[in-house]
Amino acid sequence: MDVDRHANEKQALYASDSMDRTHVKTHLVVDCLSSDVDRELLITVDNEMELYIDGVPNPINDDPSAKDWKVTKRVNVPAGSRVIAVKATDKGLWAGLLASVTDDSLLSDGTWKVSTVESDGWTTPEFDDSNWEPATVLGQHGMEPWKTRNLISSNAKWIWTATSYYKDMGSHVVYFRYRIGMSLALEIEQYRHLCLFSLPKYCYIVLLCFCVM
Ligand SMILES: [Ca+2]
Repeated sequence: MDVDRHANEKQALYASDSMDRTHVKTHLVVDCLSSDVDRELLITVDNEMELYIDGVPNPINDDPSAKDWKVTKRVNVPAGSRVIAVKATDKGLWAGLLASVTDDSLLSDGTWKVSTVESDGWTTPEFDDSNWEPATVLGQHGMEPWKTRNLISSNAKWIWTATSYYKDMGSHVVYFRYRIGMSLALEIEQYRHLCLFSLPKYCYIVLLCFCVM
């Protein structure tokens, strides 16, 4: 991990007067949960994929298997990686992405983000994907028409956008992002909302009841 680069990024975040403080905390948690060991990502896309790790195109993109959903791709995810980004192209009927790492610490599921619009910098860790929709879960690994894909965890799920996973014989592209360690970060995000919004509402209801009595 490039410690100096991360330290500079954090200082820049804190230096911004307009930056929401809770947002800063969430980013720090993501950094802390970044993998400290290399992991192997097992992935396939119906039909074609381009994969990026922290904005860097992966050599797998030049392999013919990147355009064959029947072949599970094996990709090294270096220690300290923060974001996996996948440009997924569907052709013909049925569209989906399926992925896992060997210890199931990363699975394709509804925590992935997806968009049908290609934005500048979308493959990089710094990109703000808060407006992207959560990936839609199509079903469990093993579902029709893909059945069991070699090496990929049985706990992984086929994902795509909320629309157009079953289309006519056209071609369309969607963009996926996965922040490594995002699951716990999301829990903290939910906790933030509990603290900032639910508690004041609760207090307001108690105060209202007290006034009515
Ligand atoms: Ca297809």
